[in-house]
Amino acid sequence: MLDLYTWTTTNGRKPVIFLEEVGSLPYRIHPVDLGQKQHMAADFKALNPLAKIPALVDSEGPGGKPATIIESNAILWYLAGKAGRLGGADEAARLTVMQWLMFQAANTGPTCSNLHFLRAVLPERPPSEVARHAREARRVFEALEARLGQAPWLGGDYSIADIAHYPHIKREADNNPEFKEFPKLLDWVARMDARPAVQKAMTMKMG
Ligand SMILES: N[C@@H](CCC(=O)N[C@@H](CS)C(=O)NCC(=O)O)C(=O)O
Repeated sequence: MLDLYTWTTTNGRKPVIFLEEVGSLPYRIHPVDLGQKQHMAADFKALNPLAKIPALVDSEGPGGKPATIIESNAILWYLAGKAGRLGGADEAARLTVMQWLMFQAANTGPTCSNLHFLRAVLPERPPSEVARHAREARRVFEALEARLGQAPWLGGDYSIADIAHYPHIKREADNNPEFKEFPKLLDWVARMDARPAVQKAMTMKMG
């Protein structure tokens, strides 16, 4: 059994999208209400010492032993291996998927999160900081736009690289006026929006 400790946030929804896409791995959600600071509780920190969701516990991990996995993209990678789905069909494809998974963890996720925080959460919204992070986000969008000129999906075929990107990119598509300048990325968002598993995971109530 897979026990997913998560919440209704960008990173929190990623493993849920995957699990709904494959439909073959039974899982339970354990809501970790960030508003209630449940991620700071000792029992959650025992799963992730950084106190961030999501975390996954697999009662039948490698070697049949229980395993705890942290970091949303590592969770996606683990689950793709376990299901034998959406991680790339051969070595070359897996390498491509891994690059875009890393790209998300290193660039798309932090950049879009910083911009969102400055734009929507921080009350003072310092203009020079918002502009700096908007510039960085634009670089990410330009790179993704270029990638989508080479292949229909970030990993070549639809994969965990797309799932990893979707929640942060969707929030930008909905809130960032510059996003309309990236037609291939807009089309990718529309194709992701249309997937039933994505719709289910993105609206799933937790807690
Ligand atoms: N790199 C981590 C980031 C996880 C992350 O930032 N989680 C957020 C929610 S999306 C969180 O737990 N925030 C609570 C906090 O930072 O205190 C991952 O991809 O799993």
